[in-house]
Amino acid sequence: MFYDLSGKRVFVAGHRGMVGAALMRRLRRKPCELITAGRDRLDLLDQAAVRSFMFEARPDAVIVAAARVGGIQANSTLPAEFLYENLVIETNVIHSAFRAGVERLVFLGSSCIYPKFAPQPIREEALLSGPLEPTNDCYAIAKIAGLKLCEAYRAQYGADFFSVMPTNLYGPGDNFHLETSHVIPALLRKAHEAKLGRASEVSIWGSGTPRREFLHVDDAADAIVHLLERYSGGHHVNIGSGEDITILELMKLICRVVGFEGKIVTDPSKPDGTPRKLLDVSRLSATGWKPRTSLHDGLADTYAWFLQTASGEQRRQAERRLMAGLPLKLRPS
Ligand code: GFB
Repeated sequence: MFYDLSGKRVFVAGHRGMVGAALMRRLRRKPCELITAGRDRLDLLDQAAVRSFMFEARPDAVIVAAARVGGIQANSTLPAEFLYENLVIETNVIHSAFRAGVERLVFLGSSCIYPKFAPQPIREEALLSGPLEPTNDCYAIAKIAGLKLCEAYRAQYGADFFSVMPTNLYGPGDNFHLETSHVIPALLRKAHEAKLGRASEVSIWGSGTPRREFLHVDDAADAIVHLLERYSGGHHVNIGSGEDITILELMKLICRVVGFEGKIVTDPSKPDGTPRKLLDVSRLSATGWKPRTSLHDGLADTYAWFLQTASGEQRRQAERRLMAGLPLKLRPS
């Protein structure tokens, strides 16, 4: 199947987030009309407002990239927000899109929907085959509900809605807050600050042994747009790079990218989370898609973003460079 985006009105819900912004960059190269609504204009937690917006804007296609997201610590300490906000955002957007007659909808889930001890690499069929990882079960349950909602509208009403499950994503636009971020931005920042402070060591949470798969956000956006155009089916699709790495190996690579030569120490008082999370990407590969960015290059690109966005004005300039398709340049710190 091929869904031609020419002349289509595409609504990216969450266009200012890391993934939403990458989707905007990718979709700007397509002959479609992009529809967005910032938080100042539309509160996605407000059911009536979302409904009115959807009926006024009348998009042909919707990508649900809006979500409350965060790393292991944010997920474990704010389970109520992760469950409530994600359930409400996705039900508001998916249901109103259905009501407004949207032709195609892609819902973004997460690889944490799978059981903690799912066989690796994790196939889409592993969904609901075992207990979830407790540090992010509320987020996972919300994402499973969104996936099921898309399946239900498809099964019951023939809506062309489907879900994609991206692995751990990173890249420009990421959150570098040390308490709430995912591992890559946190470790880039820690290594950078250790280098500037001439520290003899830098600390990573947990044992360093968990394995994670990482995908650059521009590759993820490319895969999502590829599937929007080429995939239609009742099954969700994993999006990943197909390779994983231990957190300790990741930190060694990050230290090389940043130029920090001190020791890496572990902090067992922090949680490890799920021991391994590598997606089986054969369903995605069968559609002819593959990632382009190596982990090393992606880390260098993300570090460049971090260096260039220390202030609000620098962030805006870096965003403009990205939107214009210009590379981010590493500057000496
Ligand atoms: O990226 P992360 O926070 O999320 O952590 P998850 C991945 C691994 O990196 C864990 C370790 O084993 C962490 O203990 N880690 C080491 C660190 N140092 C750090 C650090 O300084 N900061 C952080 N954040 N981690 C999330 C879920 O799980 O993955 C979400 O909580 C979502 O729901 C997301 O699914 C993709 O991979 O463990």
